[in-house]
Amino acid sequence: MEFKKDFKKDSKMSIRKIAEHLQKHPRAKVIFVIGAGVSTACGIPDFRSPKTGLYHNLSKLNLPYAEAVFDIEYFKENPKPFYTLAKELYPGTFKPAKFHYLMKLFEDEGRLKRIYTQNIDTLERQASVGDEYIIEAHGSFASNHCIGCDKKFPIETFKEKLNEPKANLPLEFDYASCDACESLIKPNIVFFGEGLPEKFFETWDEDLEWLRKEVDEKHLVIVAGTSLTVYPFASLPSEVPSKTARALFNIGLVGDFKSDPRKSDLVFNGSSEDAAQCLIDELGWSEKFEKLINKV
Ligand code: CNA
Repeated sequence: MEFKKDFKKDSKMSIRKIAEHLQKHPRAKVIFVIGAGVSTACGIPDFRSPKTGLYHNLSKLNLPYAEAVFDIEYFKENPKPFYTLAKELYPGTFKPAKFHYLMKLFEDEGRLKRIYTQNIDTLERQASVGDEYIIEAHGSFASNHCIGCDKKFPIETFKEKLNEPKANLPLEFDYASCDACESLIKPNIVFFGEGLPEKFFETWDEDLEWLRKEVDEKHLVIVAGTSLTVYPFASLPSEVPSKTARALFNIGLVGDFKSDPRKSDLVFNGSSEDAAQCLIDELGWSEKFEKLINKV
């Protein structure tokens, strides 16, 4: 019990240190590295949280193993589980969380360098973060293609096809198919067995170079809401130059923060929403934050 209390105190202290750091170094910018945990507050389950995670709830889809829902070979054979999930996760259903708006506020304050997100929910875009700041490492619903002939469809068309009830077909054939060749239409979400977008690798290399070159500006990397288990994304924190401070806002210690912690790491062990609120308070950004929320 005592340990838990101290942990909470340490978490608050970490946020205070981040705020002090940003105030002391006004040219310092932040690179956010995020995952499904920042969107759980919006009602979107993550993958791996026990009891509430998607993998726990996939039994209704009759999958041979949970990850099959994002396996490209499995999708070709049985697209239904993915389409079922896609209907649930489709952009427009959920609203951004405090954490997403905080990242937008970092942009407005000129303190945002980049957001590397594993999320496919597009909530960074919905919080009005500029395109140039967002790297959707695992793709998103924003575009799609036919896996047979590569034809692209407007997102609205895909959405209609996804929701179109095919009354004359048995349920297992209720899938979004291409007008031209009748193959499956797949949003440009990176499945297991597919490569990540080139832009992800190129931008990360550029940003690493920028961190090394501008080491005196004391830029920061904040990792939030991810189990750091899906590679290559999971290796980003370990590649952060040793002279750049890293922070983790997560329920539980994960990845490199656990296996190879650095003395300078700042850890907030708790929800990213609490971390966001704490950081807003410590930075004295409450009023700006309220204004932003009322504007978007
Ligand atoms: P994950 O493996 O499910 O891990 C989530 C992590 O976040 C865990 O360590 C949790 O303890 C932690 N967590 C949960 N809730 C919170 C919270 N409120 N505050 C802080 N931490 C929290 O998810 P990852 O993102 O690491 O895994 C990568 C996969 C998940 C990517 O390929 C995504 O496409 C995929 N995914 C995305 C979404 C989405 O777009 N919102 C939802 C579910 C899965």
